[in-house]
Amino acid sequence: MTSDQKNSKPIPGAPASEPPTLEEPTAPRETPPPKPDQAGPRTVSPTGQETGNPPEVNQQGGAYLTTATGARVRDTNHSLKAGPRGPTLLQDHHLREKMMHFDHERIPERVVHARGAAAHGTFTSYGTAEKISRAAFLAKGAETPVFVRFSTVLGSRGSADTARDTRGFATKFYTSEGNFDLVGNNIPVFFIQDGIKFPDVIHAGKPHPDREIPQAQSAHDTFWDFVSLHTEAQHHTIWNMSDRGLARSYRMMEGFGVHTFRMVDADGATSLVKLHWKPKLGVHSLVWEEALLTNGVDPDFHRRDLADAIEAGAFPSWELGLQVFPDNDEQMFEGIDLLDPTKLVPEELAPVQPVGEMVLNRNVSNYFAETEQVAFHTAHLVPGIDGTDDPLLQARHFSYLDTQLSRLGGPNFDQLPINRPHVPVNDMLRDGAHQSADHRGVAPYQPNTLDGGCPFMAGADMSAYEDLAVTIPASRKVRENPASFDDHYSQARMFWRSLSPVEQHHTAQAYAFELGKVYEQVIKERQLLALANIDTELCQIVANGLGLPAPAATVEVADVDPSPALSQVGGQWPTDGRIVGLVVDATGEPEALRQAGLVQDALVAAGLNAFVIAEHGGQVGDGLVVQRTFATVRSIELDALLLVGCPAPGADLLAGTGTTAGGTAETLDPRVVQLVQEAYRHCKAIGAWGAGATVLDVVGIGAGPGVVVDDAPDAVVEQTLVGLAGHRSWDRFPSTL
Ligand code: HDE
Repeated sequence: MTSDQKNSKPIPGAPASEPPTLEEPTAPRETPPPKPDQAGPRTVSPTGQETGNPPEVNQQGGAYLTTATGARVRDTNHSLKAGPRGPTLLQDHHLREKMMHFDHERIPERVVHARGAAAHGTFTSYGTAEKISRAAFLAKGAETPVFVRFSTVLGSRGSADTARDTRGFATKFYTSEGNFDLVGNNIPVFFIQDGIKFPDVIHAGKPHPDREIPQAQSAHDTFWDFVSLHTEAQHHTIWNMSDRGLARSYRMMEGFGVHTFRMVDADGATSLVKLHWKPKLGVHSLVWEEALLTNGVDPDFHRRDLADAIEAGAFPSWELGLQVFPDNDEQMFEGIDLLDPTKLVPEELAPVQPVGEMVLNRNVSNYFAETEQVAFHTAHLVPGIDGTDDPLLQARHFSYLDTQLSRLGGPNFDQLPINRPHVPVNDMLRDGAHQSADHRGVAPYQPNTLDGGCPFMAGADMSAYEDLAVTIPASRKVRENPASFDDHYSQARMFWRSLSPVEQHHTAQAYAFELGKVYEQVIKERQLLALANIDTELCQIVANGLGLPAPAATVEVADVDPSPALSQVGGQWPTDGRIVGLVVDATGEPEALRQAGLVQDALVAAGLNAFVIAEHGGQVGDGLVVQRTFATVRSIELDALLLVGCPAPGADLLAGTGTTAGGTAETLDPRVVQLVQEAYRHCKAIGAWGAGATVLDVVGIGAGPGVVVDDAPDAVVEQTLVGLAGHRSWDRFPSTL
């Protein structure tokens, strides 16, 4: 018995219990092996040769608790005191070390994109980009390890995942020529044209400085004040108001490099390019009410979704694609200024050409070491890829090093295991806080004789990164934009007119909601003016929602053809890793429960995740394991619902007393009613057979778009999966279209 237990006063009524005796290991044991999705990445050269695992990470092991300097610890639960009642002695180094380290566990969170989730994977090149870029990782068949961090932009590190926001999509390629970072977003344009406004737009989007509210939201006065005054932000804003601002999953988002980059081929010829990630699962979103519920029910929804999918073997994947434009002095394409980051180039004008595939197949082992400490940079480029003079990109080059210096506490963050390239580094950078490299030699300068001239300069034939001799037209020093940046509305209009009716409906409702949260009348009115310039009908719907008159347009805006590729509705998509809930009646017919088990097995075998949902946990029927109860489930975590039984409240308890169970109009468990109603309202696929059909009758839902009722479970499952592959049955509520 420990001294704690000897000395403590028994709690009245508490059962007396002996403390468990723990078996002490007699020799240090190995740390448990990593899970399959946490095994070390492979590094493969462009020629396909294994180059082995990246440098060993500083992994901790051993069975015994030690101090930071390796001395084994006898007792970590009692500080060293002068007698059991103290005082505590200053000489207790273990206490001081433990407390000192704890006191400094937090580092500053990212000033933007603080909330994120990440995973490892591999990028495999098709070789189709070889003709425009000499980058080794784009050579045919080259496999490159990658680390991807997804994020929201505005919220703090502890904020909810499903806030309406742009999402970050940052990829670090550990190439055989050093690291290449593609630090993109899930929206192809940005709020501002010049990086000098970045602190302003972020100040406007973050919580108000007086009360520090609202958290992770754009529905407040300062955000709308900014975007209605800086009308260049209108294009990005309409993307945020659309379904793109409510991603269903990180796995179902497009990614965009946003800026135009320059690619250089083996002969030095250049092309301008825009980079796109296309998800194999399609682009899908939540509906607004679902996102709101998720923020409360499961604020970690996207984080969990990504990790669960990878752990289940449903590896998320994307194709990398390029839009390619001739590199000429104008840097324009079909009248679109390629240096203006508030403009996209419609895919119908410049198709996205696939150049490789990325598969994420390994979860992080330690959130802080990897996801938190990873440091991306737009200027982490490799031979064959260069930036352009996009004024937003130029400011970003400046910002990322600077922020990491303070966030990661010194200049040596590139030595952290997650940031280290998988190639030898010999950089002549010395000392500084947290230096962990063991530099050899005495002459960290160039040229030198004392170290035999080492390290040497590489030529282009040795993969050296060369600065392109791009011509800069003679000019004056000015603080102004080119005239081609003046059009702030035509692409916002193009986006609106490219959306399907249901997407337009969601977008207009989002504006009405967000502006409805704004207090200042003048801000609402100014934003309505901007909407009038985008589209009269959109402006009218939002004005109606706000109870304000719709103003007339003030600017003549060019009509641009719609770009069908901008709509995310339509098509059939793979259902890997999608989640299906099976509602059963714990007291139902044994045959119905057996059937539910078979359906669950079939769904899992098809690569989906299937939860049995019942009145209580444990098992029902003949060993059917329950994953969710009516108390723990909520519709938001399900992509589709299968109703197998018709449970009454407390059905199983009633069964125990011999009372018959089974829900009726009067007795159907209200939590099941809510589950079905929500899934229906959010346009999710629903299937029912047997007693499950009674649930739909009771709730008042008949067969219709995305609702399948049949006696044969197989037919129901098959049809429900067709509905699921279309993501949602938007035609369920035609009146809103
Ligand atoms: Fe960033 N951005 N950004 N940004 N950004 C940061 O860097 C910045 C911009 C993006 O998962 C910061 O390490 C400026 C566009 C992502 O670690 C910071 C400007 C795009 C991430 C910074 C932009 C992005 C960041 C904060 C305008 C899409 C998260 C912490 C000139 C193409 C990366 C950090 C991660 C993070 C600055 C605009 C994407 C402060 C100055 C445009 C995905 O350096």
